Amino acid sequence: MKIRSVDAYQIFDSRGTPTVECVITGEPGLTGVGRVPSGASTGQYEALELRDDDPLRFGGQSVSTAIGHINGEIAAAIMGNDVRNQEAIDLRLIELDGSQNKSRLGANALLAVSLAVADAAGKASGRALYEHLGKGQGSLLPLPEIQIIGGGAHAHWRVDIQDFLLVVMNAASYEESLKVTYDIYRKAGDLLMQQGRAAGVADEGGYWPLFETNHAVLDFLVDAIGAAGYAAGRDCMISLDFAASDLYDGEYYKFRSPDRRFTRDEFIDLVVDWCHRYPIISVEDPLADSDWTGWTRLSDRLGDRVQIVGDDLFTTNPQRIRKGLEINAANAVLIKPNQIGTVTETIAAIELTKQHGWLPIVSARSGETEDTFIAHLAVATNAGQIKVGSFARGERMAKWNELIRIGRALGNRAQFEGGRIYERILRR
Ligand code: 2PG
Ligand code: MG
Repeated sequence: MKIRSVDAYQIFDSRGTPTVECVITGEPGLTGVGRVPSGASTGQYEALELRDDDPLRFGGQSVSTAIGHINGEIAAAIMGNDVRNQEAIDLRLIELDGSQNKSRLGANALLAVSLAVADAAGKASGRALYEHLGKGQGSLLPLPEIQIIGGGAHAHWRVDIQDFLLVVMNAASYEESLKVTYDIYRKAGDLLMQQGRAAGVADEGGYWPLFETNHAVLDFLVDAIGAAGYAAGRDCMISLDFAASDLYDGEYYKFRSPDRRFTRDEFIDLVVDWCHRYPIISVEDPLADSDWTGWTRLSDRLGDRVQIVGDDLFTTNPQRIRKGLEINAANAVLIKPNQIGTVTETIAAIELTKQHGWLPIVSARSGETEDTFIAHLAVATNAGQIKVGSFARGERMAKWNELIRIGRALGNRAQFEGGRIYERILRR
């Protein structure tokens, strides 16, 4: 299917912030759509999200420059190309941009087009997107990491840790893991109401409660799991995203709740201590994206017991993942298409991660749209895990629901490993 027209325009993400949508139309009237998410705790090594910076329009957040690049330069470069040549088109986009970090045309411009090409190619092939992307090899439904409580940059620093997430370890199916999540998310909400701590929901749908310390949230989560009728440490585990680049000032790691600062080694001690005292299976960005030494030290101490996930550290960038592999900085990689800017590079990052025995986790951003691409990507690549924020809000549920549909379409080809996925990296 040859590209006949490219149409990009501004839509809004789940925070009501402008973002890019692109529609590609091909010969037989087929279309493909791409919509770009956006982070709040963005890593300094991410591909650049181009914003207009005009204070008089959407507080500087409008994206008309990126849209202009798509409708002009990019459209001219890819017109007439066959959408089934994803790699060639993505390479063309990268060359056209010509910068190190996609800052000339904007990673949001490139990704909108790349996603639309993938969607159109799926339709042109007559297959579901996950079948097209995975060349028919994808069948593993991912283990969800689901945010119960939000903090950090997503909840005005009510507590320091950004994501307190639930991992359902021994569900027999993807659907059953959602049932357990439902029970615990609801129970946590009821308890917060009873305790007078409920203060709404954070950016990704997790509760935004009134707690004075990070510890108190961990204790609460263990209680909520128990109150919902599950055993913390057996049925369910906790996963944390420290988003520690936001806590680091170049010398010290700083907590606000309570006010305390830590050297690198003190902070590593704290992470190790929490992992011993609480049923924690995974820690994401426990150290800053510039602190490679700290990552290796933590991995030496915890890497066979706990999943250690690089998000801001790797920014879905194969070059940075390679460095991490060399120095044993982690054992898992968060995968976000807009951190790198094209579908091809995203898939390459997943493959690289898997080849070396680490675990990829496909992830949404805190600013999301109704787009469900990442659900298809997770299954297509047999990534094994997915993180989409909480169990509320349409932009989150769109992904959880799409995975139910994909599971049904796979029928008895569908696989689900649940918490057994960790046996690939951990000896617990
Ligand atoms: C993260 C994501 C999702 P953001 O840090 O993993 O929780 O947040 O999109 O704001 O970077
Ligand atoms: Mg993160």
